[in-house]
Amino acid sequence: MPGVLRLVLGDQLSDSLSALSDLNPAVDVVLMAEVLAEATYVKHHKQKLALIFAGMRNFAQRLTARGVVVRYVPIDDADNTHGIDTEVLRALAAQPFSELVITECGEWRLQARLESLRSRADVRVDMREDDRFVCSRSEFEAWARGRPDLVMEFFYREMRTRTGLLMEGSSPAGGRWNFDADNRKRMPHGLHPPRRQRVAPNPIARAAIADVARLFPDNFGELDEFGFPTTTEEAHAVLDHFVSDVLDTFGDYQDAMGAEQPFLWHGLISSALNMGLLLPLEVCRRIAGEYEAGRAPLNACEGFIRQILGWREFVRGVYWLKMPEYGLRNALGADRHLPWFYWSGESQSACINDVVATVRRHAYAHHIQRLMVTGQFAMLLGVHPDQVDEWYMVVFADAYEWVEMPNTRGMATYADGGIMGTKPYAGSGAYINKMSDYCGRCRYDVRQRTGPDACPFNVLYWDFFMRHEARLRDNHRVGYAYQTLARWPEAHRREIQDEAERRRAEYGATPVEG
Ligand code: FAD
Ligand code: DLZ
Ligand code: SF4
Repeated sequence: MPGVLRLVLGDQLSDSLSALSDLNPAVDVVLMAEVLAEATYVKHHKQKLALIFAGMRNFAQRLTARGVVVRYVPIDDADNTHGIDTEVLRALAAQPFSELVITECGEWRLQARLESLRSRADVRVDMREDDRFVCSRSEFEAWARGRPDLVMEFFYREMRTRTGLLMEGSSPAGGRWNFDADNRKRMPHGLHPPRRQRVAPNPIARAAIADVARLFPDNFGELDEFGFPTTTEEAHAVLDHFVSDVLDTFGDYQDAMGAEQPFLWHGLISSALNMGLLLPLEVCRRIAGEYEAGRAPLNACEGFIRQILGWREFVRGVYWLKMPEYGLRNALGADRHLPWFYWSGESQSACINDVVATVRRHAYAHHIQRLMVTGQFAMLLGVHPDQVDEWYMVVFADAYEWVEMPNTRGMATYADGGIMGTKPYAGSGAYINKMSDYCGRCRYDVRQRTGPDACPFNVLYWDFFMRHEARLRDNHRVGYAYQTLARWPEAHRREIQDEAERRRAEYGATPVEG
């Protein structure tokens, strides 16, 4: 009696994966393949490649230790066909199987290829739901149906009610759904973030790092400070450290930024969650338990749970609801090249250089750096969304299109025209100055609006609102910008526009066409 072939992808490293739920170790085979199609569809950061290969190899070893037969195809295997679909077909040709079992994958691109196996493979294909998310794709579709606007806050409340997380009966703990008002503090002078424990690479991770250094020498990023968990035990240790040393202050300084302070009070768990080493519901239950035991304040626990149960589930729902059309959206007609300094970190802006240096060293930046520094700047310049997407997909170890794209095309650049947010996240240099210590170290002057020393975020901010006046003028959430612009003489408006165009040319943000 032939067994079942079960595919496990590089971001499906969970014991509870639906493709493994009824595994029979006596006859079934698990297929895992390191392939160039996945390793090169964007030119991933070296740490991302090392992370995926290390995670996959550790997971294969974990399965083998349980007595499971794993057909593991390493990246440098001479017979590797370097496609997930072609490796499935090769495995099916190597021995008879009764069925192919797959858990639906995270990206539309690869899911389309996996769907094609239904006609290309000569066995039945059982495509299973990815039930590691709290809200399934069909539940999200049902929630979204008939709603004119998809508002994260309402979705989040439903998730809280459904899961019972931080609930007292049918009411939110503490009488409020949202403690954001308590959570937007600038980091006070003299307050030092906790010392963060990174994970020392285990032997399998060290070998993966060496392979990536050898095989992908030209990819972006450094490998020296690799500190990501690559097993579920390591991921739980990262969560333990966060809960015991960091969580109680997470809420207060969630939006703060500090020069050469990459991690602050953040969880550092996105890569582990996205690969399946941690599960969102188990993380949220753990955090809620800390509040219930009186060990962590509600504003911190609610703020953290909101990110996972709210935002993470919401972006995944939006992605699958709107793809593939979502990936073509460019509501503001952005048409410029990404400036070269997103790669080199050699601009004259202290904030941008700090974020680029951080991503090069750590394949990580925290949310406000992604949103209000690199994201805001790309939006204000008018960088084409494809180039914005590419940069985010390359530089972050936690990047998968399902989570990256709604954040870039939606939240950060408004290219989706308002699905993810009701207004563009534009805050000029003033916001960065309020939330960080960058501006004091910068060659530009954050108080100036025009002239050679003016902060580029300022001049580009006002130019942005002028360029998009027809579209944004009636959006009451940005009405303040148009009230201000209306008070300025035409000559000043023209001066801003000329200065903005000069800056675009200086930064290499030239038109994509021509
Ligand atoms: P914490 O700040 O500690 O938050 C805890 C967890 O909440 C995160 O691990 C993450 O799983 C979840 N979370 C928080 N915000 C979001 C969000 N907006 N969307 C989805 N999940 C969220 N996150 C990714 O995982 N992959 C990406 O490719 C990615 N690209 C982004 C691009 C832009 C432009 C922006 C603005 C945000 C992006 N994010 C992405 C969301 C967020 O910035 C990261 O999840 C977070 O910085 C990861 O670090 P952390 O684990 O320390 O997070
Ligand atoms: C990201 C990634 C990389 C770099 N390499 C592999 C790989 O060699 N084999 C594999 O199975 N998965 C890899 N992945 C993860 C996939 O890209 C991911 O499963 C899809 O993008 C769907 O989310
Ligand atoms: Fe960034 Fe402007 Fe501040 Fe310089 S002055 S750090 S460019 S916000």
